[in-house]
Amino acid sequence: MLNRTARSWLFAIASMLAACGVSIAADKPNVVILATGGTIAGAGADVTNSATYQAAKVPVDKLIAGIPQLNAIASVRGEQVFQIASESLTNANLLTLAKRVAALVKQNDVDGVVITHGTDTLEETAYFLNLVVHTDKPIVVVGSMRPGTAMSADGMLNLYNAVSVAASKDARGKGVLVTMNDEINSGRDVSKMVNIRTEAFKSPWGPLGMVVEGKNYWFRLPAKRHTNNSEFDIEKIDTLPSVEIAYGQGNADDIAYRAFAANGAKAIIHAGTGNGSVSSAVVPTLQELRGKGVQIIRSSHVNAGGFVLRNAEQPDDKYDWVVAHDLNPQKARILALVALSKTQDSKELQRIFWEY
Ligand code: DAS
Repeated sequence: MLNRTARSWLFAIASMLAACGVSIAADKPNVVILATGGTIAGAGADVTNSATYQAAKVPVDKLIAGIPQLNAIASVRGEQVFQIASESLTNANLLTLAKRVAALVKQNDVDGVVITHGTDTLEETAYFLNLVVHTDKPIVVVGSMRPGTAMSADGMLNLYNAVSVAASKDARGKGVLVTMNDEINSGRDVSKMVNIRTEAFKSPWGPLGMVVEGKNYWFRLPAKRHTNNSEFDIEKIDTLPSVEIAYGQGNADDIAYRAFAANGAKAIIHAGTGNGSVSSAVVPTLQELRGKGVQIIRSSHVNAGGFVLRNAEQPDDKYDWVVAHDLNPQKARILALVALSKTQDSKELQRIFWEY
């Protein structure tokens, strides 16, 4: 494998030869695919089974072999990090994966990394990597809504697009990206908004761009801190605290919050109604738990382009609560996991939720 210096010389020689009408192919970008399972590695019994199948069955080398066209855009190799359905992903899995990505992007012979992943928690992994991996190399997380055995399976083109974006110089410095359904979304913003259609992933603020036939078309850039501009570094994180999510709805009670706190939760994400509202039946318990050192973070289960406003319907300053800004509950949990590795101060936490 040529290192960066050798590749620069090769490119210089190729340019001089091209000037004389002689061309040699400069080295292709090197992309590593880290496979974790999910539907993109799923298999069904029949081509008509687009929704009935088993996730996490097909190994990474078979995924790569299934798309010979990848050879034209990058030198690709695969690693099977896990083989699981992503609803079963654990904090330990997140740490293992992020540490592997961080090690790979430090290598001169790696130009980009693709992670194939189940769609259920893809948005959580993408955000986690966005927060803790220091690089400007493209990191692209990709999944599929149909198994490769189904008619009109989406995984092949999603994976081809992911490798194409990961091999692209113009994808550098944009944070962790998610390529699904021809769109390039920010790993921070995107979430799974539909649970059974190929057009499943949406960002409340819109995609960053599109990838069509191997070419990227960019329309906006991330506004929040990420990757090289993050104060969090996976190389300094070896454990993650317990952070849980409690759902808000009519006739709410405080049982879940008390159980989470009794079980050692360092923070509880309130997946509130509307503007992250908290039932009057629950407020006293959250005040009590805050008094015992549990961080209370208000998010909302309404998540299509708004954000929780501090001190609007709840006196956050008075209660010393944090608001999750525009992050949905599952993303707020990811940021809390990372932030608590650095601070227990609620005002610092609130700064972090504004900035990331
Ligand atoms: N169970 C889903 C998962 O692994 C399958 C998928 O959609 O990828 O996230």
